[in-house]
Amino acid sequence: MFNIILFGPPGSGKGTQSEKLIARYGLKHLSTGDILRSEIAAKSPLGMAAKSIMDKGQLVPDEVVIEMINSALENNPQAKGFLFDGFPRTTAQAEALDKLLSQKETEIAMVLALKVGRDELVSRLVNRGKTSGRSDDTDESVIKSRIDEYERKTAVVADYYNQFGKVVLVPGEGTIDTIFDSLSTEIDSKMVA
Ligand code: B4P
Repeated sequence: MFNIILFGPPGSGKGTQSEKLIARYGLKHLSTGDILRSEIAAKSPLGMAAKSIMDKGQLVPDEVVIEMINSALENNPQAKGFLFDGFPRTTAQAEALDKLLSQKETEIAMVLALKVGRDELVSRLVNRGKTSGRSDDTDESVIKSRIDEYERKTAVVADYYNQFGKVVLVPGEGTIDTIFDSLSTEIDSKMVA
């Protein structure tokens, strides 16, 4: 199994690049944001509880998202590898993920960390908010709260994986295709290594 984390702040291009990466590498895409939004659309109790948290730009509790990922791993026994997008977002989530993967005798091969400046993040998300219908994209103060939440709780996840030498920084500004090429080059060099 070859497992990748696509890491970066809100609006850094994780969802955008994930679509292209899974098409090229045949990995199973696991986006906690997408799973939470489908729970909201289904009006499930989990979705209803998550919506009020997400609308404030805050993180959903660790135990909720860890359980979601646990089920997703269980439901995909044939996967040749996973692309984690938007997960883990806290050190507790990262530790839990390592444990779940080691139970399956696999691990994270690499963490691809997209670097994008704050002004560019805000402008991309404000822009997406005009068409996405996502309530967490329509209010600039919520967008800024999400970036603050990332800086407070999520940026340290890179430090966690850095101790194992797994983090690769990739510039996340430029065209979508250029960034995709940079990500693919990093993956290809690790896959053959
Ligand atoms: P996510 O769904 O993960 O959303 P995101 O980080 O805001 O967006 P993403 O990174 O996928 O978007 P992209 O850059 O691709 O999370 C939403 C919420 O769910 C969180 O705030 C949290 O409340 C909750 N949540 C999710 N996971 C959680 C977890 N593990 N723990 C706790 N809570 C969790 O795209 C952004 C825009 O930029 C798009 O419009 C795109 O077209 C554009 N774009 C992309 N690349 C570009 C480029 N190169 N140039 C110009 N524009 C570009």
